[in-house]
Amino acid sequence: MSILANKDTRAVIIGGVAGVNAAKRMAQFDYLINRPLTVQAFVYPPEAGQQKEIFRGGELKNVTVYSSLTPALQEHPEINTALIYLGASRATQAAKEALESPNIQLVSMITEGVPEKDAKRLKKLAQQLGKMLNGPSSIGVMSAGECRLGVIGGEYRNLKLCNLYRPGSFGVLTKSGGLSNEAMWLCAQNGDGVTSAVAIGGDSYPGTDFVTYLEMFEKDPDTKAVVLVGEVGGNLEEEAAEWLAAEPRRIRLIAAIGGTCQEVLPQGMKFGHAGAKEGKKGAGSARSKMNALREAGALVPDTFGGLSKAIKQVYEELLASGAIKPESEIDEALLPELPPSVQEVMKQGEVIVEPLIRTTISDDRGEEPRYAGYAASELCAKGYGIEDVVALLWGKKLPTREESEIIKRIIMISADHGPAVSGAFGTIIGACAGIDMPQAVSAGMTMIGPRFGGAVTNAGKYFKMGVKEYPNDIPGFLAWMKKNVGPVPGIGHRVKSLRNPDQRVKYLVSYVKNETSLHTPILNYALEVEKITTAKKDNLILNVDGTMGCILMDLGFPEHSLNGFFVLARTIGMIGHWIDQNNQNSRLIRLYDYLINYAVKPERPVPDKK
Ligand code: Q5B
Repeated sequence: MSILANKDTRAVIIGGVAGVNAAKRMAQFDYLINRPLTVQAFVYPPEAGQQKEIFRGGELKNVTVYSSLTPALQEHPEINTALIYLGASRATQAAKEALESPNIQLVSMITEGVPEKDAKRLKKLAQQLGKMLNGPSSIGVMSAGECRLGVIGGEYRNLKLCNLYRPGSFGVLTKSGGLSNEAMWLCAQNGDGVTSAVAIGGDSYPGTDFVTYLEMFEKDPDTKAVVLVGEVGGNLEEEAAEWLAAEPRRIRLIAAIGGTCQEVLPQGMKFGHAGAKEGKKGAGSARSKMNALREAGALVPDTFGGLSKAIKQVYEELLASGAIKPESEIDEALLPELPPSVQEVMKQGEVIVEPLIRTTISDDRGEEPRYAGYAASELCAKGYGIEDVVALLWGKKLPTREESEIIKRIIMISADHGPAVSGAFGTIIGACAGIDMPQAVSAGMTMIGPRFGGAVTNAGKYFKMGVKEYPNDIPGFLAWMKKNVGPVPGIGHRVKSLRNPDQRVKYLVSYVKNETSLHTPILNYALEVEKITTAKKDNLILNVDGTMGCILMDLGFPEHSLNGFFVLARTIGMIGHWIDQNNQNSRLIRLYDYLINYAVKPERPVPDKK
């Protein structure tokens, strides 16, 4: 048997990340002893509706997060235990609510720093309602072979080493979580292991005291002895001594008290636990607690180190008296191993996993992202700019200063072209319809295509082809394009023409040709094409897409990256338009009738259906 938690225990965890981590550890224990999942639900309003993935061995279970306790308990009437994993500011209210829930019989709180007045109120409430409140500051409860509440017991291997997969004969009571693990280990090494272990928490006012748990152990026929690890401060150990002395007890009590070192340290010094702060030589000191327990009949070693011997002695006496039958040990090899994660098995070199994707540009596995091998912060520190990051991530090489200046100008010059163009207009319509920024900007983005902004890649591609296939035959190139492609990408503009030149194009061409040493065979070729097309029609100029495509191709960027420059640059403009419309609280756009030519049939009667 056990106290507090058993095979029927089903828990709700109230809290976020720490609670989920505890649930994962609890599920490991469930797997070890082959019991159903202990944690049935989480309550954590910020993540309500989510499902947390909990592995019970290799089996994946989805545990729902609820916004509050009421729906969690409605959907899981089997829940009888609540574990509080919230910060001190919200833990008291959560514990109160849990205690007041009819089905919940036990509340265990890991929360540290619960105000003493709150702890006292919770304790009173639990007593009034006849419920158990363990903690605050408790690592949890372990009932060997039955149930684990919280992370008590430590890692999976330790659960096996402490024989926690099956009950023994020793109860364990501690304040400290760490010492509860230590005490369970000592019981396994020097005795036959534990029935239940309870860490009551190191606060001045724990929800439940040692005596209450001693009473419970006394009533549990499987518990033959209790190992109590107390500490300086408070009077819970003295109360335990009084309880032991009050009448003959069935269980043996072994006690170790930490804090005798306080005798040689300055008075008033506080130890790790909130409750471990009183006494030097008098009441509350480790020495007086040891004496009281000894006088009451407990076996009290002089130091913690003597605990092994004391446990062994009591175990052998219980064996000799026939109170305990020797445990037939389970072959540890028969206990289940936790299935290793893919990462672990890969580390051992025992499995080959075909990668799902391959990347050649960036790596975030170190302390910070590296772009083509260069740490982002180092690029900043050495004066590189966004244009260099673009070149690294799109072209995988660091541009020269001269090349960076060209890229920078390309992005600057194509960032926006007013509200009338398809992309900006799309975003503006979205913004006016109240659409959020990412969606409104992507409405504008969808306009980027063969006619608007998305001709950069094909301009670079076909002008490069022209250089190669028709170096001295532009009419031949144009004829081939007409036959095989259609309008030459990068040529033509709705409003710009020879008479109304596109200054962006003029500037870029002039900058690249006159202020840099870039070799520009593709741009030169496109300018020759422009001479022919504008002779036919004066708006068939080399447009901004075409100019960008040629220069970027001359810079050596991968062909399929080129449209990315327009997408990147114009995103800046589209975001600007979205912000602008929102700043103005713009109204929903509806086209005026006079902007639409209704080339429809006149109104007429609907014929009868045949
Ligand atoms: N014709 C851009 O056309 C536009 C011809 C051609 C041979 C050509 C057209 C085109 C290629 C795609 C391209 C990028 C659709 C443009 C940009 C960014 C922007 C936008 C902004 C910004 C304009 C009339 C006559 C027809 C056609 C012939 C036209 N283009 N012939 N090669 N490339 N270009 N797009 O004015 O004999 O009458 O039947 O598709 O490079 O998007 O500011 O607005 O920053 O936002 O509507 O600059 O040129 O003329 O299509 O009615 O054609 O010209 O065959 O001949 P239009 P269309 P015909 S830059």
